[in-house]
Amino acid sequence: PNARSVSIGVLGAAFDKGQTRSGASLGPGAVRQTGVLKDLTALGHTVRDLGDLRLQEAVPAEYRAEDGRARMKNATSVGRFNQQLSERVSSALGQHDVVVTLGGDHSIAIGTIHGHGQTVRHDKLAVLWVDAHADINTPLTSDSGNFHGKPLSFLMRGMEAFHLDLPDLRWCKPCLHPSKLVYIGLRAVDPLERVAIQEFGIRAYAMREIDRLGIDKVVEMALDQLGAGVGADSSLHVSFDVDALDPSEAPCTGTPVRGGLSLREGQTVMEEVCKWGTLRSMDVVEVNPQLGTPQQAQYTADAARHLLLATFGRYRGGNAPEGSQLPRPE
Ligand code: NNH
Ligand code: MN
Ligand code: MN
Ligand code: MN
Repeated sequence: PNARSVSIGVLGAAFDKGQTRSGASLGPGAVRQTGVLKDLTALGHTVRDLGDLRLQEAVPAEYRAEDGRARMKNATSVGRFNQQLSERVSSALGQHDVVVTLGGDHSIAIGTIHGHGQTVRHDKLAVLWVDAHADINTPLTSDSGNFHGKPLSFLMRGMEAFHLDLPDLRWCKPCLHPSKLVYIGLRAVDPLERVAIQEFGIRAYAMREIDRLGIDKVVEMALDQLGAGVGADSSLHVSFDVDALDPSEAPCTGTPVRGGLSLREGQTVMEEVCKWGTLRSMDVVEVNPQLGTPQQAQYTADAARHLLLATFGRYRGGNAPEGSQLPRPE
């Protein structure tokens, strides 16, 4: 079954200040080098490379320091980069059926989801978060101080009350309703993140649930709950952290956690997303080609390519070209 052909805008978010290991800003280049844009075109889609966004301006040193009450490394860089990214994603959504953002660390989801949120009624925005981690820390709960562990807390409606007023993130207005977020792949959740998940009633399919129910059932339930089914009018964003995959499949990422999704399970998730048909934007984040050997870096980027092809209609049983017939001898 071939997917309908769509126009896809591909944007690189070359940003790695949401955590402390450099190299995630090289993720977009590594994923492009796999040839994925050409492969998506071969599936019948119209693919436009929108280039890379990177932070140009120098950030004043005084804002780099941690606040006495909270941990928030590089808040100014994160705030400024994501403000620009949000605008780029909103405007790209006016031009394309689907906008794919290649990370970059996961703090870039502040910008991509906020940007998507600007283009739809807020109760329509639905997010599937595929990750080993819950990424819902606030500056008051974060042990690491890294923003890649916090993006959802800035997007979630109702979490304003738990935030400090951060000048660099004032532009970011929470646009995601807790009932419109579902997690898949969790296996490294901080204790206070678990409290947030429970208090806000967020649906979470950890690896445990995937083992019990199977990935097929889990993704069906997740999409049902997001109201993202065919005919429904949810506007779906998928944020795929490659560390959701087992490190054997995606070794080059900043915080690998063993016991993760097989590439096949990741492909199943994205094939189902493709079938449901309401995808408007997607991130693939935390590919860091500077970690591991060059072969491992390529292998990790290639896992991202496989996920994207599954998202856009590549069927593992093969895709027959439209209207094609077996050739006969003349
Ligand atoms: N929960 C930890 C933190 O907040 C780790 C987050 N790391 C991630 N998230 N890679 O996907 O720092
Ligand atoms: Mn993440
Ligand atoms: Mn993660
Ligand atoms: Mn808004």
